[in-house]
Amino acid sequence: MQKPTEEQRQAFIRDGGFKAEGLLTPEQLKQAQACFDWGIANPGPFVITVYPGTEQEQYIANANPGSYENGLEALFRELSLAEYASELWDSEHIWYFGEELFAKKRGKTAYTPWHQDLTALPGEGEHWLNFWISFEPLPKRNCISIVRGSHRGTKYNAPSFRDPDDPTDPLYPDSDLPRLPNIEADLARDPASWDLVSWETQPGDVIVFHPGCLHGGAPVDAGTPERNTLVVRFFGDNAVNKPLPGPAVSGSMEMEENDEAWSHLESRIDGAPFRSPAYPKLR
Ligand SMILES: O=C(O)CCC(=O)C(=O)O
Repeated sequence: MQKPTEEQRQAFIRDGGFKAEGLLTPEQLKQAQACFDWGIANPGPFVITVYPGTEQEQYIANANPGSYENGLEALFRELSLAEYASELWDSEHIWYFGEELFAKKRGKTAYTPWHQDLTALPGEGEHWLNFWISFEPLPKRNCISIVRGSHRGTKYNAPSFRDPDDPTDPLYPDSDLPRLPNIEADLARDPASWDLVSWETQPGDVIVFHPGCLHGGAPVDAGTPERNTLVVRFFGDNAVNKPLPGPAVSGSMEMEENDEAWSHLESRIDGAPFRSPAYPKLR
């Protein structure tokens, strides 16, 4: 198993993410694909088609309660992902937070609305990451992009995922958090308007990024008509609570934005360690 290099550790701190080239062998990639396929064949309670019937339609499945025992636990062991995260952060302990599947088909636009995961879940701190594992070769334009350094910058309101014509429609209407800028529209006008980091990837490469980064983009198109991605999120010692910024409008991701959904946390105090028996401790 590879270890993160010093350059990658620095890129994570500075930019918010990096490409771990060839992190998975072909055999391991097959194992990851089996986890993805299991999730598609056995949809859990938090499945959503975003912007149905539009060019922006995309399928997202979040936090399937059966996915850990049905493949992910074995995958993490095989890949030594907890050791990888521990090395990346110098974190003694590592917990598994949850998985998310993204499936985009039919070569339509379907860019991912720009967002920060850490406004849809009540956590913050340095020790959070997404392992972003795609099964198709992706040119840069079809790969996830992050806004460089944005995990250390402004925290924006989350998008509601309700209005395909307004990817900034706020999830938390009563919150003081600033509304998201329309990054996709800015980029269409001027590709240099945001300092993005993105990568060309081959199957087996993994994008490792901090979920506090503004991230999105990654459309499909004629050259890459389909893209299937397994995302697994981990956190470490210095992940802390950050209460959600207010009541959410209904109908977005249908799980995380509802404050009652977090009653399992050991503490709800702002800044207290983010801990819950709901998250498997991997080391
Ligand atoms: O793959 C995508 O399109 C979105 C990924 C994402 O939002 C995430 O990893 O949190």
